[in-house]
Amino acid sequence: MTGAPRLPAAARAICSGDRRALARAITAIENGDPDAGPILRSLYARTRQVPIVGFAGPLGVGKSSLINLLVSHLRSVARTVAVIAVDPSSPFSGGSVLGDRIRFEARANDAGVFFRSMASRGAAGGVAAATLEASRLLDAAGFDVVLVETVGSGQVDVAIREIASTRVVVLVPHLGDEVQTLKAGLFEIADVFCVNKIDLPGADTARRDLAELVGLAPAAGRWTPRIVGTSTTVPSGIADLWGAIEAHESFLDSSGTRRTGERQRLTAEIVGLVRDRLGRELTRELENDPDLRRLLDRVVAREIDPRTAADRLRNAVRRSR
Ligand SMILES: Nc1nc2c(ncn2[C@@H]2O[C@H](COP(=O)(O)OP(=O)(O)OP(=O)(O)O)[C@@H](O)[C@H]2O)c(=O)[nH]1
Ligand SMILES: [Mg+2]
Repeated sequence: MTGAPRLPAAARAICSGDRRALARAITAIENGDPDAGPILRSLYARTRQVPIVGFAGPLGVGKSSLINLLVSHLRSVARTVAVIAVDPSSPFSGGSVLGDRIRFEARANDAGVFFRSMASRGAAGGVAAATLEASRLLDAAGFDVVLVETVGSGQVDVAIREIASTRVVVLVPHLGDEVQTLKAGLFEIADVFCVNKIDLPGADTARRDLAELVGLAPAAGRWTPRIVGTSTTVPSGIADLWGAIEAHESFLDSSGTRRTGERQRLTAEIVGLVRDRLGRELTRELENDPDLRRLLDRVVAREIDPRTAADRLRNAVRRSR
């Protein structure tokens, strides 16, 4: 091995701040386009593990509004920031049903901010993989922080667990859904609870109830989720929200959990990549290899069962290596 590999032109462009190259590469990731491969491979060594902050929570609780204000806050302290909004492609699950959905503010003149939405296309696993790879590009491109908004569909929200270093669950006072949300598994993934819309009545009760829930599961040596109250209309609590996120990021470093978490995530990612690739290869072979087609014929004819066929297939693969 000799030094760092030469960067492909697109990767060089991304590192030098070319936004269009960055946007094109993210589109390639989204579409499963093979062009993304060389860019991702060559830029991995340049990633610095910047904070990836995920925002999950029910429809309309104010995730986008909060992210807009956090972006302003981060710019005011001279940090650059990229935002990815994971949008469901189905019109039925979109937040726009409420008709008052906040869009990210365009900041055409600020090179320190980058916004991008990605279609979720239903498959939670696929979203996680594409979002993770897009976040890596944003990291390599030099952004200090990546913020990811997921839309309130349980599956996609849980995918945030796999990619975010800090997970913010956004709730609002007096939302019947809250209990459902907590049951749906969001409670376990929260590093920070953000009770937004504290300008509305009931915020204190909501915070107290949450504090009680959090207090039910204290764990020595583990992170205790922080609870922050915010309002984007007043606005208030935005610096506190960022403070809670930073506190969690510091905890990840001081406790060593960033390192162990990263190992687990990378293990899952690599195994997933191998599984996908082997699966595609095997499917192709089952269709084309005469011996394997005969094996499949026998399963179809009920002469052997699928598990036995799988054992034989695995043995055949082992022998061939
Ligand atoms: N009263 C009040 N309204 C707010 C606050 N934050 C957001 N809203 C309103 O809530 C609505 C939804 O805000 P969004 O920021 O789009 O919420 P979201 O969680 O991103 O919504 P989806 O992406 O559709 O799930 C908008 O009408 C906002 O103006 C707040 O702090 N107080
Ligand atoms: Mg939104």
